[in-house]
Amino acid sequence: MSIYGPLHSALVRPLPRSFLSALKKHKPETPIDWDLAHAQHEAYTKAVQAHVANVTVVPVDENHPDCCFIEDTAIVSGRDIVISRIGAESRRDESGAVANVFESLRSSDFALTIHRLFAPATLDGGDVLQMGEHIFVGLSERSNKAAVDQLKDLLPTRKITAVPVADGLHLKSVLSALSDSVLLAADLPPVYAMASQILETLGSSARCVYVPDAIAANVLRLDRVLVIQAGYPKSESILRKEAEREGLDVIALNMSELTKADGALTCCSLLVPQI
Ligand code: CIR
Repeated sequence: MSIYGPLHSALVRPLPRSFLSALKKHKPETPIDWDLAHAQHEAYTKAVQAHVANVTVVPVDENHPDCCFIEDTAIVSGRDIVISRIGAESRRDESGAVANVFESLRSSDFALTIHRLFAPATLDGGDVLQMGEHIFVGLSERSNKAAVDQLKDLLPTRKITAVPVADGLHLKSVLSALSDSVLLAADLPPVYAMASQILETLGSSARCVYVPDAIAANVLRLDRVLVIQAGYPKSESILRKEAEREGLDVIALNMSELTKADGALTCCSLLVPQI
């Protein structure tokens, strides 16, 4: 039931007209170009639709400029869905529509167990890295220890580890995974302690690939395809070699406008593995 293997389904959510008001950690050097952001998000959605059999498009929500960053609303672990309590108060109600969609998708062939985090827990899916039976949860400005404790109760068969986030908005702003045993991390000093903690927890069969660009350290695996950020040639060449080694095809997407609102590749979808 790895999310780096065959996928059962996926959820995406369109870019709202209000996206220009999305939360931003820093003011971007140039303003977001909405048309370009929309085209980039459409290209992303098409890539997901091309490689995942069942893709549900959750209705857009103009009252939530960040709603396209659907990853933050839930954690999908096998057939357990944990509906999150998003760290930024202005985004908190994004989870409701996603919970409704999971409830409507639930059937005898697709037996989902839907859980919910409750206050004082806060958690963004961008802080959740799954590798095999391990779930690493970033302790960041958005996600807290109460969420880690609740996740341990809700998912007792998973090995859950809290990782202090030393840089970036979320844990996965600076790292992600190529597979259950290959971590991908930005080659930057604040990231080393985070990567070492994850590697030590995974054990000796795991390894880490470093790329020079933080943005390029977040990749999306769609079964046999690796989606990477276009525009970071040094990182791209490392990622292409790794993909070749694993027999994966590569799709490079330019997500420059979503990046201006701190969006990464994983943040625009929720992936449900085949089991
Ligand atoms: C936020 O600040 O919440 C959004 N502008 C960006 C969220 C990105 N989410 C993610 O990478 N999982």
